[in-house]
Amino acid sequence: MSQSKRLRIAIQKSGRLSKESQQLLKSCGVKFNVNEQRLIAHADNMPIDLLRVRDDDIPGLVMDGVVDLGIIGENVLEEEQIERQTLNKPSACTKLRELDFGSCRLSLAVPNEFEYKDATSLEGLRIATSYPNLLRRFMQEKGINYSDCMLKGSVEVAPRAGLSDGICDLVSTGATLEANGLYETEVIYRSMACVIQSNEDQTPEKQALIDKILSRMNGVIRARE
Ligand code: PRT
Ligand code: ZN
Repeated sequence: MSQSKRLRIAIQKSGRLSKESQQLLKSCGVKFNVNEQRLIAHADNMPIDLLRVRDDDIPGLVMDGVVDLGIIGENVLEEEQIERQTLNKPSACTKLRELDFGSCRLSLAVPNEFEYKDATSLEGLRIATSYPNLLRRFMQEKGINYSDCMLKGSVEVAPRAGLSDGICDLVSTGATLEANGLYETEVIYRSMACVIQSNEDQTPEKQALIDKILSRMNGVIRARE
């Protein structure tokens, strides 16, 4: 699969990282047009194919060597890495660089009426999250027992719906927490978008293309600072 002569880059199809991922590649001189119905977009001027997928699929595609590069939130990368280590699946890849978008934090939050002193206040609670592995790592480090409630979406409504006592979710401005009568108590992970590379051997041509894209990214991001 990864023996394709063209460089494969996985980016988010639609969502918070997709526009900026496409924009960054365009700023690096990769010319392509996206057809919303199509999974793959071929670059016109370089041997590069863009794979447009759900963000959750990107780390696995890179770790399995199905694609060469991926643009992904560090939160999703780290969550998948812990998950795969637990399951003894390939979990290695190389982070080439952090990017200048996708900033957020994974935080614990509780209802406004909850009296929070420190992390031990969470002992025995049920926490709703889409990030069970990052949550478990934090709670184990603190030695806190808890139960989780796995939700892929609408995490912020779980306490009001009586599904959980608190949540562990991504926060950027804090407006969603506030709108749902919750407040942030602990930041457990800080995240940005990043570029990752598969650890599979590359042909010299493909590696040279990766080096060229990365060097252009460095220039583009430096110019935006
Ligand atoms: O469909 P697909 O699976 O690809 O997308 P998705 O729905 O899983 O992800 P998406 O597009 O919502 O987010 C993609 C990535 O953007 C995340 O994995 C993060 O790396 C990054 N990111 C940055 C964020 C946010 N900021 C963010 N604020 N992802 C989600 N949020 C959500 C958060 O979950 C909460 O619902 O925004 C809400 C909080 O925002 P504030 O501003 O109200 O605090
Ligand atoms: Zn997702």
